[in-house]
Amino acid sequence: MKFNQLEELIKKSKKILIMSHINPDGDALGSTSSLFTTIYDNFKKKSDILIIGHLPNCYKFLPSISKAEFKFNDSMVYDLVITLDVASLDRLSNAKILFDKALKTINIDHHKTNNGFGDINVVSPDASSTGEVLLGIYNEQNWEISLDSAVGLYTAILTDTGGFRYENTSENVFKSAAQLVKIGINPNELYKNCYERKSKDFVMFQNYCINKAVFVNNNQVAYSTVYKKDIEKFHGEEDYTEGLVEILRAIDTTDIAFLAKEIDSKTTKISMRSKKSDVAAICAEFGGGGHTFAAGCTIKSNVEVSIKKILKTIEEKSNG
Ligand SMILES: [Mn+2]
Repeated sequence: MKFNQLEELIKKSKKILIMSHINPDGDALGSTSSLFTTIYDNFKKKSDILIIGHLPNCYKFLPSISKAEFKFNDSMVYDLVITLDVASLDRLSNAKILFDKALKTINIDHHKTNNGFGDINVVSPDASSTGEVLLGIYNEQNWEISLDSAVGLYTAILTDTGGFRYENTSENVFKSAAQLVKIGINPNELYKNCYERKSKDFVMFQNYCINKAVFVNNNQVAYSTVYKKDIEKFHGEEDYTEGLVEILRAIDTTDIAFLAKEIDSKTTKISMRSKKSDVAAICAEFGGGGHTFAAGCTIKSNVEVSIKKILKTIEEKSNG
């Protein structure tokens, strides 16, 4: 049983690092917060947490997250590195070196494009979130789940299901949520933490991006652009684009929605969502990946050229 191996590895490792993908979302941070707490509660080991990129304000309420260690140096070697919600190793950015140097690695995730890069891999593409995968492990191993741990898991599941609305909202999602409510989490309080703490700048920035949206293919494809200067104009952070592409997908005529975000003059990050089309397949054409209805990729071109390439690939996929 692979979870026994996982428990053995945690027990025998002295220095443990938990990390998630760059610019973490609610699943990444909720899962990190929860696993940190659960390892401490059950094995009395204090892991290190590495947050790569920007920590959104709204997730600072998560237990142990705001106290996490933000810096690392290349000489650090861990007995065990655990990655959470990391679909591929490039998502670790320059912190990948810590993964490469670790004596052992565990990869816990729910992206179908995850290729199993760890020594131990727990990858469940049917799970809504990495938080749901973690709860399955805790239950299987009979680990104690504290209220702090449950807060992280609920946040992970809540945000990755878009508030229990996306197609990944399965029976097991509600079973998991019910278990966490029983432990004592407050759904309304966590909802408010995640969704009702937006700054005025954030809302106005999103409004600005929606205003310049472009619609093609009889409004079946909707997209918008985010340039660095746009984010600067609204004093924004990396997380300012979160939820934007879902607003475009919510339009009744939209099948595919995407956001083209300028990283620099030669690099564009694409976030793509759909109602029917397999956007993981479209993003895979550019070396990216994700889920069927939610995926992303990075293109080595400016925003305008990247949009042309994406629209061409969408066209080819829909004809083929
Ligand atoms: Mn996730």
